This record gives sequence, structure tokens and C-alpha cells, in this order.
Amino acid sequence: MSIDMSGREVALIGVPTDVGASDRGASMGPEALRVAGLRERLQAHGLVVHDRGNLSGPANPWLPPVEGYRHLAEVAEWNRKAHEAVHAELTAGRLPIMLGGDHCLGIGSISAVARHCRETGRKLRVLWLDAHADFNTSAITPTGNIHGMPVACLCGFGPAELTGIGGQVPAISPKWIRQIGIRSVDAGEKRFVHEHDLEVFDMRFIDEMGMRHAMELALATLDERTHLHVSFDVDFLDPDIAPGVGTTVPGGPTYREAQLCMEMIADTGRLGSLDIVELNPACDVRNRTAALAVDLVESLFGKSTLMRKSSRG
Ligand SMILES: [Mn+2]
Repeated sequence: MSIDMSGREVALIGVPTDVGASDRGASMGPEALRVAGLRERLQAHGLVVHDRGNLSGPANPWLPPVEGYRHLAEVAEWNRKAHEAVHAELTAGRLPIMLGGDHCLGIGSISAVARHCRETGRKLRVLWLDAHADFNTSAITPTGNIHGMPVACLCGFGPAELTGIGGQVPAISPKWIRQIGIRSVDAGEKRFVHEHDLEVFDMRFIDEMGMRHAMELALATLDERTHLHVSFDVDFLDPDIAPGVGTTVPGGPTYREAQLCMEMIADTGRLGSLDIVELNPACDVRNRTAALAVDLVESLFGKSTLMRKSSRG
């Protein structure tokens, strides 16, 4: 049964950078989401939306990796800023929606959520919706792109400039993460995922068991003290419906599977923060991927396409 979120205050935080990515263009993501009507669509559901505009930070120098990391100083600076902005909104009781930007920004955002949970005595569950596990380290990365490393950094595996953002290393435990939609994992990364027992609902699992069962397991054991964070990498979606990402991987969730995923998260009533990352308008077709992302975020906030009666009647 969907939960009434009307009156809830949310804050949009644009973080327009692609310093962690393998392709340029995710820096245009925040504006594409605004153009697709994110604010208006959330307001139509009764949410009180504060658009904080965009953070500013260093330009993308577009240089090769150094010692296994590309643009480490720039990635660290953007993440420190994202961390502070997300943490400030949580402290003020608002639900932050970080508009990326590439997925390296999950380090700043989720370390802020973890810090907030420590300060308020809450448990944290992170749903990582992505085609990739993002669990690379400098030793195993084939590219040095830090957008492939945020989960590892959050779990304490990475450079001090990134693992230390938020004041506690590791920021989170691998046990708090559920990954959904995974279908592209590098060889060394796969071993590392197994070593640390990440709970992964990959596309094979979803094919065989269905999105419903995957989400039931991913959302099991939440309680009223659990803060639920969703890190939504737009490349989670099948590229047939979502071409506007730099790193498309075929075989992702369909429109209906993605809707069900979002609706089941909404039904828990526990959503406390959200990242929307890796939307790349340079790869998109007439902003359709941004429009789809906004559509799915509406479902995440309780728009039901079903004929079922909700608490709002
Ligand atoms: Mn990702």
C-alpha cells in the first residue's frame, strides 16, 4: 500500500560534473532533469520541493589516470561539496535528491547519509540500482575511472581522500548494500565482490526469479528505524528505453520491471534520500531518458499506476 508523502520537504541538489566518468556529458544531467519537469512532478504529488541549484567545483581536466585514479583531486573536491550539501539537508529534516553528475558522487552523498544515521541512531540500507557493481579499486580497475569505485570507497577500500569523507572509515558496511540490475562486472572486481559478500540481485536472478522477488529480498528486514537510500544509476535501465547514458549495457530492466522496483520501494515508506546519476544528455534522444528517470522517480515517491486504493484515496 503506498504511503502518503505529501507535505514532505525535499531538496534538489545539482552536482554538475563528470570528473569520475569514462565519457563526458553527465555534467549536464541536473539541468536535463529540471527540463524534464522533476520539480513540478514532485510538487504535483504534494511534496514541498526546494531546488538548491547547482554546486560548483573544478572543471574536468580530461587527463589520463595517475597511479590507478583519474582526476582524484577533482573527484575528492566535488565529493566533499556533495557530502556537506546532502548532510545539511538531512540535518534540517529534508529529503535530499542529488542530481548527478557521475556515480563517483555516491561517495559524498552516501557518506553524508551514513553520518546522519550515526548522529540520529538509525540503521542504513542502501539500494544500488546499476548495471555495474562499482566495486573497483586502483589495483583492479581496468580504467582508473572513479565512477567505477564508489561502493569500494564507501566500504573503506580506496584512497584516504575519498574513504575519509564523512569522518569514519569505512563509511558503511557491505552488509547494508543491496545491488540490483547488475550485468557488467570486471573480472578482478567480481572476485572482490565475492570476497566481501555483497548482496547482488543481478539480471540473471531477476530473469529467473522476477523483479518482485528480488525486491522483496532487497527490502526485507527494514524497520521504522531504517533510513533507506536509493542510488539510482540511470544505466540500470535497459538501453532500449534509456539511451541517455555513457555506459550502456544491454539486458537491463524493462519499463515495467523498473516501475515495479520503484513502486515496491515507495510502498515501504522508508525512502530517506536519493541519488540520480549518470544521466548523459549528450547521449540522449530528445531528453527521453531524463523524462523516463523523472517518471520513475515519481513512482518512487508514491505515484501508483495501479488501480489499487492508496492511503490518499
Ligand atoms: Mn554506477
